[in-house]
Amino acid sequence: MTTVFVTGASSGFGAAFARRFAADGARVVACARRADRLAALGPDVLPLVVDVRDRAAVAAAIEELPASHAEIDILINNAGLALGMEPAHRADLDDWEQMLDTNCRGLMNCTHAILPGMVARRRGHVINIGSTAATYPYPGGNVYGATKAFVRQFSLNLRSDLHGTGVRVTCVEPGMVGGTEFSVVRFGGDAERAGGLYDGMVPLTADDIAEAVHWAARQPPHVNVNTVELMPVAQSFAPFQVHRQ
Ligand code: NDP
Ligand code: 8X3
Repeated sequence: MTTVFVTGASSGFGAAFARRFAADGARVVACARRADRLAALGPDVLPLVVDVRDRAAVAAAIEELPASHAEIDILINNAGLALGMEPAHRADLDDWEQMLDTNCRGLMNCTHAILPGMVARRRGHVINIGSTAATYPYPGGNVYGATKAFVRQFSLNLRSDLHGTGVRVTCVEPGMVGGTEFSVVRFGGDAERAGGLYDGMVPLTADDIAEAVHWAARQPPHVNVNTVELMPVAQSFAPFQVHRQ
């Protein structure tokens, strides 16, 4: 039976990943800070209340997993957030630090704790949730996009380091996904502003991302999906902006 460790499982993508893999018969360890949300995932999912930014707590929590869930086959590094959309010169430095600590350090902490076991067992799959913001800049994307560029490059570099170990690495990079708490968190709890982002268009859903992750995970063992980038049909690219005098 496959064991899947999902971070950020109390909401949005992470909850969809937990449900998707549990429905598939996997053992799921669901990690986040909000215990009540994790409990709502049901009895088939093992809740793990931990803040991924806390390096010692992450290491201890993984060390103390029950034997039934200790051999992790798939790590989904999903916990993350964007805070604010102000231009860099008006942004809050605390917001920048929290994004860096969660999206980069948190992902490092979980990967560092889980990877050695995968290598020792010569099997495993690290699936990192990046973003189109890693590749395509936009106003107000500043540190958030930069953290996701870290996720993308770290994923590719992991592949180099894991060469010959049998451990796979995938980075999944979605564009606009609605129905999660992402934009409400980004706009400091302003649900109206958050909802307005998706007015008149059909965004991706967390279940769409779960399908992409599940597809990458279910490839035969000789196949490594390096990167999956997906957007809603309603989202595409615009020309460079030009400032005229
Ligand atoms: P949500 O806000 O719905 O979910 C974020 C999850 O991360 C929550 O479960 C939250 O749980 C968890 N989390 C946040 N901080 C921590 C922490 N310090 N320790 C542990 N868990 C934490 O957002 P989404 O589901 O939309 O986003 C999931 C991921 O997908 C993020 O990495 C995001 O950057 C990325 N993404 C989102 C897109 C979108 O448009 N929605 C598009 C592309 C990428 P809790 O608060 O309980 O700790
Ligand atoms: C989330 C997608 O476009 O809001 O990563 O940055 S976007």
